[in-house]
Amino acid sequence: MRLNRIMRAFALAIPLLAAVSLVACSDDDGDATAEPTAQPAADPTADATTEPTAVPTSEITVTDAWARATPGNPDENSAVYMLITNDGTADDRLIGAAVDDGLATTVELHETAMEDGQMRMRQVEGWDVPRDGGTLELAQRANHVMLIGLTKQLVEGDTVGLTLQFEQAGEVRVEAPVEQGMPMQMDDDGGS
Ligand SMILES: [Cu+2]
Repeated sequence: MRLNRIMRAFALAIPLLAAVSLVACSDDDGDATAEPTAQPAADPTADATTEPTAVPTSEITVTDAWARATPGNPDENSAVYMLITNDGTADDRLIGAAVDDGLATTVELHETAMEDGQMRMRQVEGWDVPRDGGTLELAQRANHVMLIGLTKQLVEGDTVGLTLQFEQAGEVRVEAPVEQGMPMQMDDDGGS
């Protein structure tokens, strides 16, 4: 009878506790207080699994990269455009770029802005790429990677190999296929 009553009292407890009480009841009826000792066991294991909190890192992905084709005159300029996404847990910043094989004499980060009613390009030190899915879009008539003084013509079918420099992620490789851009003067030599 007593065993039944106690078992009913533990009916809502977890199976482990039920097993403990069963053993306790077989020789003594005062062991209901044994119950709490089993409870804290669950918490330390839960802490152990979540404890290795990762150091915040940047996680850069580059999509839709392309470089603008050029007509073929010597010492031309071009630009590279892309979408940069940071899926990491740390804010990052694009601070530089370089092209492979001496394709351009100078590579700069440029912004485009209206100045005295004209679109002008201006060199900048970099752009932020915020964490948690933040993006940086490089596009025509806007921010772009400027290639100054090309050593060869860029034609459709070519690929421009590029190394971006990020404050957190370090170097990130980009292969940008050459495509026809909007016909416009502003983007290649408007401000140079
Ligand atoms: Cu430019």
